[in-house]
Formats: sequence, C-alpha cells, structure tokens
Amino acid sequence: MSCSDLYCNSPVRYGDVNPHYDIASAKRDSDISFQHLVTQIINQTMSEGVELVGNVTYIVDGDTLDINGIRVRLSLVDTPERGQAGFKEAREFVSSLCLSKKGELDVDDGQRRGDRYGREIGIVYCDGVNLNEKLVDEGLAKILTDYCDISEFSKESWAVASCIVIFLNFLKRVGLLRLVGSEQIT
Ligand SMILES: [Ca+2]
Repeated sequence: MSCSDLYCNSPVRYGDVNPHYDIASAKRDSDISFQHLVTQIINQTMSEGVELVGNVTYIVDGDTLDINGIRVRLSLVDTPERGQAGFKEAREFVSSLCLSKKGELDVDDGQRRGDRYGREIGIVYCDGVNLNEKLVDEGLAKILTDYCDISEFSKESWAVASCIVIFLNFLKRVGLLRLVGSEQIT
C-alpha cells in the first residue's frame, strides 16, 4: 500500500474496515475514482491474505518451520514424524525450497488460535511457492483431514479431494446422503 492511499497513516489493522472511513468526503477530497474506492473497501473486507513475511530461519520437519523465529505449522498437511519412513525426504525437501529464503504466511482463519503447541497455522509460501500444495503434489505429505471442517483452505485444489470425502462421510453418517448405499466412501 503506498502513501497515496487513504489508510497510509491509519491505525487500522490489515483486513479491518476503518470505522472513520467516510466515502463521501474521501471522494470529494481526493481524485480517487469511485471505482477505486469500491475496490479498496472490498479488498479491506476480504479474508486476510499474507500476514507475516520474513526469512525462513529453521526447518523443524516437513510440516513445521520458523519464519523470523516464529514457529509455523502448515495447515491441512501432514508429513512423517522423526523415525518414520519419509521424514528425512520431507525435511530435506522443505530445507531446499525454503531455508534462508523469503517465507510468507497466510494464517488459516479457521485455526487462528493456533494449535496446542502455540504454533501459527497456515499456508506458507517460500519464494512464492505454496509449500503446502507442493508437499502434497510431490507425494511427501498427506492431507490432515481432522481439520477439513474448520480450515479456511479445505476448498483449495490440493486439499479438496481429501476433504470432500470427510464431508460426504459426515453427511452419510447423519443420514443426509444415501447416494452410495451402505458402502463407505473412501
Ligand atoms: Ca488467511
């Protein structure tokens, strides 16, 4: 956001709507077009995007890393734990893609309170590459379906196929879906 924008010196948090924002006076007092104003307001009220940008300082394992020393757990993906097959491969893949590079975190709005370890949860982009998606595409991670019902990212292309199965099974359990007879959807 440049300093020609209306919120430049505003205390308003990214993603909030400025309560002092007056469209009429702003339009009168500036040469910003009405369409520009509408676009700004829409952008301000949409789901928050990247909220943390920094250097990837440490790789814990395939699904956990530090950005500027802040521990981040990747949303919806699960890589092998230490001692399990695939642990080393996943960790090394994340190291090569992310370590000492630019890391951006889009916090999962559905898991904004973090997890029981106090970690932030979200999608991490390493030099612009969606790490969550990349791990799934490379076969290094599976979708952690436990959080499909609350995650902001359940409908992302890399997660939806696994998450939709959970959703359909839920509908079936509660009797709202009988399309597949008595067979379990897998
Ligand atoms: Ca978000």
